[in-house]
Amino acid sequence: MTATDPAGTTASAGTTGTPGTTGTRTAAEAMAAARDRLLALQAPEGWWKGELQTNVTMDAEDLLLREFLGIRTDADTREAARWIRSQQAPDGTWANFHDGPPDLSTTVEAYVALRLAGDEPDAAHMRRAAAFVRGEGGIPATRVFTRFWLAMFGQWPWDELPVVPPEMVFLPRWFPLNVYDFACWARQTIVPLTVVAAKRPVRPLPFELEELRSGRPVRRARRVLPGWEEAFGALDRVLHAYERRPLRGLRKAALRRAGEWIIARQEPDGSWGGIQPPWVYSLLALHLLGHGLDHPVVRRGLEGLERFTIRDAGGRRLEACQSPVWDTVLAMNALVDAGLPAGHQALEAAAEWVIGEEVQGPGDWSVRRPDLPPGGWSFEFDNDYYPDTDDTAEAVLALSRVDHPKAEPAIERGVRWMAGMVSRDGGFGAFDADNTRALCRRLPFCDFGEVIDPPSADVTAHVVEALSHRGMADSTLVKRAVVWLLKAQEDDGSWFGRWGANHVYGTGSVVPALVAAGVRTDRPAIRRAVRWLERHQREDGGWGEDLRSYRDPEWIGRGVSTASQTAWALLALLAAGERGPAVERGVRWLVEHQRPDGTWDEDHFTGTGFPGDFYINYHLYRLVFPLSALGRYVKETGS
Ligand code: R01
Repeated sequence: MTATDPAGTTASAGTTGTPGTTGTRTAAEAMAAARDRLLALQAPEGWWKGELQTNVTMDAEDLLLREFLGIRTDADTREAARWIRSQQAPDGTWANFHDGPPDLSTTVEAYVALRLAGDEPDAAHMRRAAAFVRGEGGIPATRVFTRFWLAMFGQWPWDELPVVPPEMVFLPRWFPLNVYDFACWARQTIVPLTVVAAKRPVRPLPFELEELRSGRPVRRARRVLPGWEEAFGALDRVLHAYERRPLRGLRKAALRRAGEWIIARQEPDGSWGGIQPPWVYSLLALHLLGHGLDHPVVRRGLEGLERFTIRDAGGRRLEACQSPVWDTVLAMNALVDAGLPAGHQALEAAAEWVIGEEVQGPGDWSVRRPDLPPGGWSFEFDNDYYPDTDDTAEAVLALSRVDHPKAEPAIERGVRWMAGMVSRDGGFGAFDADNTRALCRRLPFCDFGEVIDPPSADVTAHVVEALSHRGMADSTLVKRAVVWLLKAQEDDGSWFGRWGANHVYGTGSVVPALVAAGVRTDRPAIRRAVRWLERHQREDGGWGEDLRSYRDPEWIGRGVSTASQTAWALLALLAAGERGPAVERGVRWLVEHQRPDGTWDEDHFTGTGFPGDFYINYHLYRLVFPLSALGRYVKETGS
């Protein structure tokens, strides 16, 4: 657990089981041990928060940011380098997730950070990394973000990056590719990047990167349709011409507008959207617009980064974002599943904290829903401008299941906000309604991650489950969402997992939601999902689905069993009324793999940031989802 995890060191002893042995517990005993462990991890303020682990680009970019701003310290560099080295695979590369394949862009960024820390290019670990980079085509084959960072230090020509002009902030909201066509996380990243790209800064580095240059000219394979490639290629050439001679007045006005746009969106905790990329690019942009380190916005931004920094025996590392609201509402739901009374003091304290986190004002979502009154919850401690429907759904569910005298009005505002965020097709995206302009993905600039926020099955399912719990199963809204979900079912019977890995998450989210909405468990959709889960149960009785499944269908439903994925499958099977051997074997997997202290080990990442590109290990998933699954199993079987 993390330095910021409350009570991370005060492991409760669990109820049974000799330390070092497992498999001696019954399901009820395993549930009790998990429940006690989770209760011990609650912060005095009422919340839970597990580490949010991603990849070393966070740490590498943090060092580059500090180098750029002239505030990099030896101590931070040493500790960050120690962490980055500890994450290097024996072949010299870095991956984006545990046990994942080497990633070129991540390896280049990590390599540059280690050079900054003084690691010599002829050291064995550096030579292995450089050889891999050269073999993959070198810097030209890295993602646009990586080359932006290198351009800022004179290691890549600005002229050879796609143009993102700051003038795009003037595009009206109806015009294709205006900033509100992009998902909030991409929008908040792109606006500051337009400033950096317009300023084209070049800072010195104390070294060159000759050893990464490859003789082989390699163009990055892009996921683009031929027609669009040409159209956007032409647009990019026009923009490059403009970039050499921008209209002075227009450029000046655009930079001013971009600066104001950025400053208006800084959150109370100093972040932008509570996530790393918009945060660091906004700091760079403001710096380049002339705001010094003593400017209050910049100062708050840098101070805020400290709260996202973990320092422990492993070294210094950054969280890409933090998940206290999400972790807390999932923990509340799990504890209720485990039979904790609705009036239990831990639940009351949690509810009190969650109610205080309610979003009370408008945000970027208001652009598409100007008449919708505010409400709902976001993911983070202080993330007021970007509530999301996923957190709101789980918060509505959690608050509805516990006793708190002040919960009801907040729940009602959350329900109203969530209902108002329905997209045209009846499904739900995470942060915006109707954020579906697929054209955004075709820009030469967008070669990493997801840049739009269309409705997804997992989010829609969570909304359906929450609203059904509120007695709205027969509303038109829920009925349409159920139809959306039924249409989204894959031919094989599963559902795609947008924000969790992968079809096991999608199916584990949708089946309980459909049943909550009144879909009978003997309906074909449910039966097909059950059969898919049964077919993909692993030999050992658990479920596991590798993140490679996002790029390679061969991996769909296949991988090393994990606690959270086993729990997701069990939640679906239990909701579908299954009580047979698949459930028994799944429960046995959880019981036998539980640690003596009540939690589970889970090195594999089971959270998804962007399918194919960015993944998350939510450190509390390994505990809250098994607790829910065991709780529901025990409730239904009494054992
Ligand atoms: C990122 C990036 O670091 C990042 C970090 C977090 C998220 C978004 C939404 C939610 C909430 C959780 C995490 N729920 C909808 C999901 C619940 C499970 C996304 C991205 C990296 C690169 C770029 C995130 Br560009 C931008 C952001």
